[in-house]
Amino acid sequence: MSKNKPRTLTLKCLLCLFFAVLPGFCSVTVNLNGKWSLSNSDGSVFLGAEVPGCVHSALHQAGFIKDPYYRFNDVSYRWIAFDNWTYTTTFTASAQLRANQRVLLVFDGVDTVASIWLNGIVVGKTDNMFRKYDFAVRDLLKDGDNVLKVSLLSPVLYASERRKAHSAYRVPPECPPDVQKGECHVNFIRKEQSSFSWDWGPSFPTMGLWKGVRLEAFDVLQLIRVSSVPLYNLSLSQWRVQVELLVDAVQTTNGQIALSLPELDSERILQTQFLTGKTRNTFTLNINTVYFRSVELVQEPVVGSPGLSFYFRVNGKPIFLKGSNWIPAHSFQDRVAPAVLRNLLASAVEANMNALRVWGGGVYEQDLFYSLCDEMGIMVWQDFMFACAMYPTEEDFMQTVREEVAQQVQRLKSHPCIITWSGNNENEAALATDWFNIPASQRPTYLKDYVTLYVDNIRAVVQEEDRSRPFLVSSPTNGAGSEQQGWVASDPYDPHYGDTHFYSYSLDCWDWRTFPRTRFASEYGFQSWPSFSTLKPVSITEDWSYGSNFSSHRQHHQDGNQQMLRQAALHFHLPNSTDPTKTFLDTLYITQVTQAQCVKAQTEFYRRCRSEIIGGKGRTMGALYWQLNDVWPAPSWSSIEFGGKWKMLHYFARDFFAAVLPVGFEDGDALLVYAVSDLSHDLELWAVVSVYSWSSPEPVCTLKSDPVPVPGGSAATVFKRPVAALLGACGSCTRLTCLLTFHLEDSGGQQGPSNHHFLCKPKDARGLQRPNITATVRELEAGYVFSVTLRSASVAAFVWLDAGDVPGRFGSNGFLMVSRSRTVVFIAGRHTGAAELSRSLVVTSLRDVY
Ligand code: BMA
Repeated sequence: MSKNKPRTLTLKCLLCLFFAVLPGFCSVTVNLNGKWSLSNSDGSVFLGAEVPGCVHSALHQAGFIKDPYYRFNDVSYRWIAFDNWTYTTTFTASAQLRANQRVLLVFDGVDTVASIWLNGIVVGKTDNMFRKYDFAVRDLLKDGDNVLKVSLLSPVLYASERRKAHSAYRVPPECPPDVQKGECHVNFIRKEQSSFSWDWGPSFPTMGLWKGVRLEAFDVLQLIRVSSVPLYNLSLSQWRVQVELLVDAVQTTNGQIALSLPELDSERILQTQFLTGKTRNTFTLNINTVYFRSVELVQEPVVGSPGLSFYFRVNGKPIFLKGSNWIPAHSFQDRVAPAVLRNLLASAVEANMNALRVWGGGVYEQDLFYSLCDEMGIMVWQDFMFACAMYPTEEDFMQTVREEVAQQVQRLKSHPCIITWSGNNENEAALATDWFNIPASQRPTYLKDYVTLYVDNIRAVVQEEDRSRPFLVSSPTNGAGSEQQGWVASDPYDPHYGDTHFYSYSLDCWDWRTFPRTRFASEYGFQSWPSFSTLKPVSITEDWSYGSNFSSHRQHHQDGNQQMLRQAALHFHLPNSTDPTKTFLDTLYITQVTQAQCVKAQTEFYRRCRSEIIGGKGRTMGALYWQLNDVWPAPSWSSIEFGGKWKMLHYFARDFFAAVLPVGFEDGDALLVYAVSDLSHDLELWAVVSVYSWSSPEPVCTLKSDPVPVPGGSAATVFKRPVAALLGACGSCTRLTCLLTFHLEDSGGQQGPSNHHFLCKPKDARGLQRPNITATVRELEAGYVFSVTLRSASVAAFVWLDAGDVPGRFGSNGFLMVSRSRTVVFIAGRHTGAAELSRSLVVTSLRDVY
């Protein structure tokens, strides 16, 4: 066959499997992962290194350094990221492989700035950890040993050089705040932005081959990627599936494509021509009878409220997004094993979350993350990786960003879990509210750069690649409102538009009046400390006090440790044991109680705002608290500790995100109970409100409301009574001596979890005794399932069961105990026994810490 004549082949695309077959046109892959060697710039360090992996992990595994997370090691090992490192491997390439028309050296992920050498010749360079790179190497391969070297530049020095080269104006922030103990100018390098430190994470500017390396050889063409998105044609009322084949053809080739969805009996066979080189080939399959996941972001006028709505309509139905924000699960991505992702995502589902935002300062997650979200029904708000900074817009930077965005969208768009793309984290807000003190005269330059990067480039690339989902330019943003103001709104936090981020550490977090009545709360939260079992492996005895160097070192948020105590002290007595270690442990506990209660109050407020407009504001349709997980063992906003243990907040989330939820609050002189329902069918519910005295686990009295219709997807008032009347009708109760519990019922019994409302701050409660709780552990199922029966002498608040080093989850935790006995289940994460669990189990309640 002559070189210029198109060749013909058949390509079958079975959509259900995303699988392509090229009969007679096989490509050959040679895996180059495994043990490489690694050395630093002067050759003083030389060791074996696993690929995929990173320099820090390799040094740790080879015993050159200790656990990077131990005590102050993040600072001790700062030198690593100031050195240059070279990965080397030797491989053979068979004559058969070399006989192929094209042989590519493929890197799925290089972190970050590298020159790639094959047999002494530079074959290419990389500058972006979020891109896949391939280099044509056929003519460089030889018989016998081939030597492949990847020389990585210090990311810290590279970023600083790029900053120096950008002399016309500043691209802030220059450096992170001192409290973060981080490196500068991370915005000049396309790498995980939080790897130079964050307010919840250490500075470990990684270097390495963080994804796979291989050779791919083929003769005619290679299918690089198959992706598909469903699109709905409103006027024809018809779905079509747009299938895209990214193909690399050695020469123009005629092909026959069979697109089939066997489950739907849909098949289409078409002739096509693949042009020489890398091309995108789009085909459409019309479908008649079936529905795919559709998603719209609805921004339209709201009756009685200025501004625009902001909610996701999935499959034609408005959905309240409940969930949290996802950050990298480890500083070293090679340590994020499938089990880590599974545990975190299963924890999100167990806490009744339906959505996660993959935050823009981390990484585009691995494929498994999105497959699990597809499978588990977690909707993903996917940021692009730009956060809390201005960014340069030089042509080489823009070019690498465009390629990054195109590749990531191509990789991820087949996942139905992704419901929106979003350009960056907080950069609109940073510009609008002038975080970086930009002189007014220079503002137009920064506005122009902002629009160039996120609108003219990132948005343009996304729209080219995927029109099946909405695109937001930033978070928080006014959405369509921001667009009208040239993409940077004067107040991106405006509750009448878009989404908001809201943090206040000094105001009383139990007071719902302090929360913005927003359309969509995409970030809000409070810090807490992780439990002792999580801190113990990275600390020593002298670290175990709140005022220790270690406790300050781990806190990366300015004044964070004091903020937690001040918020706690608004409601609780602070721990005051004479035993310093007990005080430390009790302080960990009280920070978790405080965080759990604060996020509960705020989330319940957002959920009850879904149907109302008050003072022109409301119709909240999303509550994603900051943050789900942790990158290392340290205080942070997370609800799950590094290692996977649930904080009290995560147990609370399971209740406050329940599909049917009673929310109690005071407004003026009245106590109200709202019924919130995310169900698709209507209910008729009444509230049962019980009054207890702090001094006795028997109810003083119980009231029942009339039944109230609660339509599916709404929040409705089911109970309203002046507090004074409520207490007056109930023995000798006062705000200080009594508290309320409540739940919802219909004719089928209780609907949703029980909830409670305190009428005073617990530190002012009269009659709260030390409950002297005892626990009896029984094994229910061989080594994994246990019952824990608690017996309490009196009412106990925030009863917390901690199984120490035994991993696992309790059926409920952090609860209010208004009975003398309560049994909860414990599911162990590894095999254990009743004796070990009993020994490890510590039960703490509010009255035990002072
Ligand atoms: C938001 C996030 C993160 C940060 C968090 C807590 O601004 O986007 O940048 O970690 O608040 O401060």
